[in-house]
Amino acid sequence: ERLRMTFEARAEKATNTMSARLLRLMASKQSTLCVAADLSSTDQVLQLANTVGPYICIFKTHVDALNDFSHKFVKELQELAKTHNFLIMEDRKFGDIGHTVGLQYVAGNFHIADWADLVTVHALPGPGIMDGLVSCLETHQSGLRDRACFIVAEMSSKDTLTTPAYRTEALKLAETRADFVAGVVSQSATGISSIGLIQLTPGVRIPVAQNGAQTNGSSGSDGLGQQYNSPHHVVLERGADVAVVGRGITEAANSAEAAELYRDVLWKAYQQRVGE
Ligand code: 5FU
Repeated sequence: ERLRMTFEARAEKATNTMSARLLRLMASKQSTLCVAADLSSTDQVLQLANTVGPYICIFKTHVDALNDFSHKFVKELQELAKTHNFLIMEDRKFGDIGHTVGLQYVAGNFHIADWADLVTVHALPGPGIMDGLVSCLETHQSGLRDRACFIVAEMSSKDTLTTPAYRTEALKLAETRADFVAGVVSQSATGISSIGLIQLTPGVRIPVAQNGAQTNGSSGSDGLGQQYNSPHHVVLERGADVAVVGRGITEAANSAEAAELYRDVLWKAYQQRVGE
């Protein structure tokens, strides 16, 4: 019944502040699109954020892939987030012991906690990873209120090691840490019970016409393990709340038009799911 509820209704039930905020943002902007900015220069990233900004709910970065990261870049990205009303997610996939991830989160070259509304976290180290991030935030100026994470429960890549048993444990961790967890990265909704928990699903691409749309929703791969499903399939068959699209938009001839198209097809699929 969670999947049949509107984002507004789910926001009412959300125990995590950021997940309520994101659900409301998605509802008001009518967008479930997260664009993945896997680009190498800050100019390219800022240009993309400005172009796709009107159509997205989350702008997802990998700042350690940038060749010219700067704090000026972060300020400009935050300005764009304000102008276009989207959240910033740094897809850091923290994966170490609590003490180490705390340092990586608030310090280092990137000071991620200062500017990323959301981060991604692997469940692999166990609950200590959450304690590390949360305790660091609490002593850091930004506090917990406007920061949250998504736990990576299941990856999109071929032959991923996130087995069903691993996924179940990762979901348990997510369900019990509503103080800091806004959602999960997953390829299906199986086992996700908290109404406010948001499912973020990467590996989304509109099938290229000459291949023909396949009935199982698959829309190919990238030759390096990434596996794609269609927007329609991830929302209606896999339970995606937010869909992550990278190269489907960044490699399009016109990224604004592509973002608008993805936003529209994803939103229609959501409306169909909730029966609106
Ligand atoms: F957790 C995950 C995952 O399981 N698969 C992913 O692809 C994260 N990703 C990210 O989504 C990945 O790091 C890219 O930033 C993005 C997908 O980009 P694409 O160009 O749409 O394949």
